[in-house]
Amino acid sequence: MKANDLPLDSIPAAAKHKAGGFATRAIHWGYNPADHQGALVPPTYATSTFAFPDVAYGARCFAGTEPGYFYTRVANPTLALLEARLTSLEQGAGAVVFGSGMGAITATLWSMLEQGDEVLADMTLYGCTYAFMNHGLTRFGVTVRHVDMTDPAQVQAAMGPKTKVVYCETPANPNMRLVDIAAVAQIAHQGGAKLIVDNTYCTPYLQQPLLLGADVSVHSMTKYLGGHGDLTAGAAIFADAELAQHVRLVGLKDMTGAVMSAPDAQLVMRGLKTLALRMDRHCSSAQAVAELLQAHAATATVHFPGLKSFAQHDLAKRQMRQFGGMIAFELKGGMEAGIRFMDALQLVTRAVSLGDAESLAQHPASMTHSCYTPEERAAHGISEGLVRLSVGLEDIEDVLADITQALDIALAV
Ligand code: 3LM
Repeated sequence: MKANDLPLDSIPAAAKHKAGGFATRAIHWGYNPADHQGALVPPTYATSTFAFPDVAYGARCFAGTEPGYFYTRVANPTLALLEARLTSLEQGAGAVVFGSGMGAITATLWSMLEQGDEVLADMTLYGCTYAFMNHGLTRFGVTVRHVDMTDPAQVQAAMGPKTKVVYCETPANPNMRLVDIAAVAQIAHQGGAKLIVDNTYCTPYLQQPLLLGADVSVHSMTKYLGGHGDLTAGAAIFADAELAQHVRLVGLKDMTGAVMSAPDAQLVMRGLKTLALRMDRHCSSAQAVAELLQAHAATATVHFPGLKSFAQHDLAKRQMRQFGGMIAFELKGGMEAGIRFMDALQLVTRAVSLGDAESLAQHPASMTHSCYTPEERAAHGISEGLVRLSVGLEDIEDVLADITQALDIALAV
């Protein structure tokens, strides 16, 4: 077996950050064509199982004393290369990839929690994450409490002896609120808990939670990392290699089986090659769209970290490289106007998900965050009239023209 084929744990720590800048590592990290007949693109190991040269070798694989591959639900060379690249991009110590973002989130939480433990979660979370915590974990004796993590003092006040995990998204889906990762990491650690940050909105190109003190960075790779809307995938990247291995063996192998396919991993690696380029474009286009929205008479509020009027603009400048491609806004005419706006769009596509080349618009209250009750949405800061935009990669003039005509229609009625 070639060194390139080994799981990340076996790559010497000293070699970890030697391969250049972000885009260079996103393209090259962990792969040497010379080890694969000169193939420029890594081979895709589309196989469920691996042949053993003899019984003793197979037994050693299962006992963990042999680093060989034996079954793709546990590890696979294509997945291992993607895991090594993600580990390098987030500057962690290990990563595990999954068949979806929810696979990553559920497997990570299942493996880190026990009956009687408590999760302290931010007020605003992606709908299915919220549902998993409040309708899933709670059925198995885990307590979930929500606090407003835009204010680290509230996290400090809420920490208790049973708090094992502190969990947030920043920016939060869908209302764009930010959490100060460094401050909350410190509070979590003082209380003996680990901090998990969902970094889906930013990707490691814009924000590196582990460098700010978080213990785990989770992603829906369905979004920017895959980048082309043609797969579902997830990842968890860890500051501690032992925790990564625990989540692989307990959360992935035994509890969820939420394994990613090797062909999908190959597509995510293709996406990673253009991640920096795409994010630069998403960010500059989203800035232009946010400014247009803010200047338009139909708009009541625009939530975008790159606007000077954004309440946490300074924090955004501190912990994000740029301000991302996601925007949330409300129209003066509330939900009805928001729906008129969305139905008038001609280029921007009405669809959930985000981070694709196509600009997408969706209505959180009736779509991505419909698992919250209306009362819960009100309590958790998700207003009924909020419209969410994922600004894509089309010509910015075309995107601005479509949004302008739809705003004019929303205003006219
Ligand atoms: C969405 N979000 O449109 P998957 N974490 C975050 C996410 O936004 C998501 C996940 C995890 C959306 C999906 S809604 C039916 C469509 C911040 C997904 C979960 O399991 O790969 O979908 O990731 O906001």
